[in-house]
Amino acid sequence: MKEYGTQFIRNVGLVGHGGSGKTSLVEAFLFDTGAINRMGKVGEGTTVSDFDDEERRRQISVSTSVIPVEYQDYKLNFLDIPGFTDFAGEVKSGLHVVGAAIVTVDSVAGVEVGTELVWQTCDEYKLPRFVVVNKMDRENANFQQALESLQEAFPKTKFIPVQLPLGEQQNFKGVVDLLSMKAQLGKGDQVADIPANLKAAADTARVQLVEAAAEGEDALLEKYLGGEELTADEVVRGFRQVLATGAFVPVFAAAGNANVAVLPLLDGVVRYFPSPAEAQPLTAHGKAGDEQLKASDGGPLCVVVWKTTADPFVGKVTYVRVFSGVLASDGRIWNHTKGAEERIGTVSVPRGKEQMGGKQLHAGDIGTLAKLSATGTGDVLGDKAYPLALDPVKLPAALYAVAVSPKTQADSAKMGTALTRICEEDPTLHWRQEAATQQTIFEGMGDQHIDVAVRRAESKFGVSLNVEVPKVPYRETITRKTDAHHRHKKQTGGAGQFGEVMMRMEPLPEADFEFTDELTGMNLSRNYLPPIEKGIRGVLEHGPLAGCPVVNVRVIVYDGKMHPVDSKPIAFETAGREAFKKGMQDASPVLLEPVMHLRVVVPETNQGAVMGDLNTRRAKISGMDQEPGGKSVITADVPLAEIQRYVSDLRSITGGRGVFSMDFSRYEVVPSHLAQNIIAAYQKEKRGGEEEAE
Ligand SMILES: Nc1nc2c(ncn2[C@@H]2O[C@H](COP(=O)(O)OP(=O)(O)OP(=O)(O)O)[C@@H](O)[C@H]2O)c(=O)[nH]1
Ligand SMILES: [Mg+2]
Repeated sequence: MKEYGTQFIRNVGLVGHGGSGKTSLVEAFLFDTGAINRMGKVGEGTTVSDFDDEERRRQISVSTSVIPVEYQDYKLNFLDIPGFTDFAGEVKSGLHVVGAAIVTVDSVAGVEVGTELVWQTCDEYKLPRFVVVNKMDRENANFQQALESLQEAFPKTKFIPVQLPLGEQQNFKGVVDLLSMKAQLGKGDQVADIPANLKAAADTARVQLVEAAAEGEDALLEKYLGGEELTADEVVRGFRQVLATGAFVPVFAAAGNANVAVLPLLDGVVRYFPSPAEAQPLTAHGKAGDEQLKASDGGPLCVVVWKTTADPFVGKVTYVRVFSGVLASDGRIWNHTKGAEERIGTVSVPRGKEQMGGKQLHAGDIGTLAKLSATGTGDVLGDKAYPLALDPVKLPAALYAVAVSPKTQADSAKMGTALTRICEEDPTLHWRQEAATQQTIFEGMGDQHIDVAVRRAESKFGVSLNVEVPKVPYRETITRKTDAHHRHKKQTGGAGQFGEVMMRMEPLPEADFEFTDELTGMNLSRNYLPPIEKGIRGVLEHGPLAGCPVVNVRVIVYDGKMHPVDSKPIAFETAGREAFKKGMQDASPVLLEPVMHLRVVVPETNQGAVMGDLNTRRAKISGMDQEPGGKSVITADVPLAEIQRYVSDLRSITGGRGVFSMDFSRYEVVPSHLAQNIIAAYQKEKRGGEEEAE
């Protein structure tokens, strides 16, 4: 691929509700610019962008791909970002490295949940953007209605059509371009006069466009108010200005899959979106404080890693955006984040799964590096003598956890490595060992997200995993003081055993466990205290109620008895253990469960339903506030056992409009009727296990 200078580059994120046609649209871009000679289909798994096995199988995008489109003298780097909410992390990391976004909206559905979610991220990053009312060829397609839904959903933004559709549904033939006041038919390359029946509507719509453009520059506004016509160049100039502020958003109409009105979108990108040099500068932390880095070849080298893929066959691929300076092939680069030097081979330009080798990347460009060893996502690479650091991209916290276990012995050996590699690839995935339940917990954004990752473990790393709902990490404790006593005596035949322990047990809220003594006199030698403690610690991991860790207990040994011959450490270990077990039973033991602090944001209209649902989950509601934009914020403390599948449940209650976050708050006593069930289930399982063992 040809080398492109900064002013000929545009970095554009394609975002929108799942299935609004982003991947198909990029496919049309490639086809119409001659990069491919056959248009692939998502449904057939043949698109350039959805090349991953999981994408082809599911027919949805699951990770961001980079699709550079060469158009006229420009290279338009499109990032095709998944729309399904489980992959929200991709939206955050992808939009972070672009200068503008195209938001696709389905012509039948109008604004959907996913549209609102990506809009928020575009706002957060202050990205200039367009909307494409896509799939205009669908039955029931309605441009006007989609436009109204936008205006209603985002009232602070002014939506300005820059085109009018020529026909709708099966009659969608092209668009009327309000800048040139010409019709553009087919994929957009056949120019004709505006049909008579659309002339009046086009005139009216053009006035709105020109007025918006005039607001971009004082001189233009004066000219316009003075009654003079603005030239096409002036309209573009003014419109670029108002777009940059995000106050105005142009609206296009297209049908990617049907390849209608596709090229005008590329014209729009070139015309209205900023080059990396014109986009907002990046704030980096340098030696002497914060610096604003403009995309310029002459600036300090600043290369940011925004994505990493690991594949046993291809190896590690590091996706970078050059924020400043020039990234040349074959040399060394300093990883500021890791404090390590990396060798770089050929700098490549990716297109879907393909890597096209090149010589160098200019400031602003996006490309890949192969086989870096220390470098991971989020790292900043550059010149050792010119240290730079960036604030990390804020990724959403995990919302859905499963317990995974290896299917076979062979899988067991490879499981940890595979999970680690998969989590490196996608920083919204995490795994850990839960000591209390002895399970391997694997967390992500939702069930699809986890499912994709589990299949990857199998296809890429050859590790097959079982997946189940994680056990709740319950704990056991006592609620009152008690006295416990046990005599262990085995004196029939052979060498005997004798040990007797007297101790007190009491609740200890401030710590997990404490072992002390109040021994006086000579009844029990202090030498036997360590074995007694050892015996007790042996049962702490699996308490007597439900086999959960025992916490918040203090043990005070105050007396005991010894036998001159038969007393030995092992005897006191047993005595200590048995006394502790008896004491646990006597001291009114209870189960404790983790309680999570939950924050749910939902549209006001769903508030009642969400509260009602929370009330069935033993939630203690602690707050209810209204947020601007018609949102309710509910905060509550809810036992973990009740919200292990809350992602899916909240989605179905709110039609996907509700979002939540949760973090661990504290342990609380499980209500006794529920505790009985948990204990009974454990005892039954234990008995089953014992019978099997017999
Ligand atoms: N009628 C019609 N169908 C389309 C059009 N574009 C895409 N589709 C269909 O809509 C479905 C989703 O298209 P994709 O291109 O995968 O949509 P996407 O936005 O990339 O989806 P995600 O990546 O999963 O968010 C596929 O079945 C496409 O064939 C279009 O212009 N017209
Ligand atoms: Mg897609």
